[in-house]
Amino acid sequence: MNNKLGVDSFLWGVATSAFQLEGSPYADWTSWDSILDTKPHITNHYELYREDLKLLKDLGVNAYRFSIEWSRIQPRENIWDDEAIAHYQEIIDILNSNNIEPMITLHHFTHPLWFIKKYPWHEDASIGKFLVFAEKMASTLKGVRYWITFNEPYVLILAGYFEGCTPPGIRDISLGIRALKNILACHGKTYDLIHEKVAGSPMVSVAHNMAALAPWSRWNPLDKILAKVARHFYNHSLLDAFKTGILNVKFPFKEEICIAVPIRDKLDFFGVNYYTRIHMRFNPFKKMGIELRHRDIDGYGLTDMGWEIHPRGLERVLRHASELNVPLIITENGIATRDCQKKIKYMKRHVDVLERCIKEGFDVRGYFYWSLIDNYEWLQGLDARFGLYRVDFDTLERKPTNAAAYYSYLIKSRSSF
Ligand code: GCO
Repeated sequence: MNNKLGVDSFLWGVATSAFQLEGSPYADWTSWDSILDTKPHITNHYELYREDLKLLKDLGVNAYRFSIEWSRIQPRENIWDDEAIAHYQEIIDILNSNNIEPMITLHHFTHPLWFIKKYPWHEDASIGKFLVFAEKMASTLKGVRYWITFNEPYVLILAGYFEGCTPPGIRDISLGIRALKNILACHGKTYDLIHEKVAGSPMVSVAHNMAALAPWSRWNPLDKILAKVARHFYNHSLLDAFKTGILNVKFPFKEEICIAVPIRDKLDFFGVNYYTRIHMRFNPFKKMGIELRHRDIDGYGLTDMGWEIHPRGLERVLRHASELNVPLIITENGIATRDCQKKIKYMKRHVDVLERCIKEGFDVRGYFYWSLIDNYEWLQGLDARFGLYRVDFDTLERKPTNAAAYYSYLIKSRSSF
């Protein structure tokens, strides 16, 4: 395969995020969710990282996506924790010495508490504060080629600003749009500074959550309009902004929003997180007139979180993402279930779709299964079992599952990608 990324092989990886594995005493989420009072260290990966990194070798992956916990690096405003920086550098070094390509995420939902209190994203001062952190990381961390600036910026805005169920817990759409604008401005600037500071040819992207969005009833014109508007906002408006430098948002019964965002072509690849299909119906009694549900239409069942298993949706979102004309990487795909057979079938079915897409000519360069070990699934707590390795949250023991063995097999059997 003529690989423009400059690596000889397809990236087969697993993805994690720092807070979901290790918590942080300085993060906004720590005081947000009471489950973290009793399990502040979650899987205690911050201490057990060496053992966990060995699991990557056992799996046979050649790439690992993980995040840097900003609140550990800057526990207080203007204070750097050099030990925390050295900790993440050691992870990078271990990966490189095992020929595992590190892909790091600078922002994966959590913030230092001081930041979210004093400089929430809707304030323009947030931009400078994030950039100081991003610049420090780009100039200090060595041996990283793949950089994700923001994980799922739209999820952050929907949950943190529209719904208000996650930090900063604001319910205001216009503040949410302002926050999104500032986050995208940070992406654009971080893209430039990574290219300025990082030697070689760094590859920079965001990880965008894309879902298959469908009308609840195909015969109801209002449901159809809603699904179309949702697809435009949730899946496509970010792609358009990368192509044009304009963020265009149209909500029903609201004035159209057009904002310049400095991100045109600021992408070296595009990270797609894909999990499920969501059916939407217009319901005036629900917030923003939208009701969501998952239905087991394909007959593959629902996950433990009630999400529909819909592998064909992966093709749809990859088709749209291909319009960006940059290589694509599936930066997350996975299932919460305690049923190993279900997990295995989920992986196989999605990788089959991926294989078909690659044969059809889609330029996909990597697949990262979410996630390496069971972890903290935000508002769902510790019950959503995404891991290839099962974690006992009391003893912190990690145990391989058949799904781990299957993923290793899958990697070997599709190594020709
Ligand atoms: C997200 C994140 C992960 C989740 C995963 C499963 O999509 O919310 O990137 O943090 O844990 O997607 O829901």
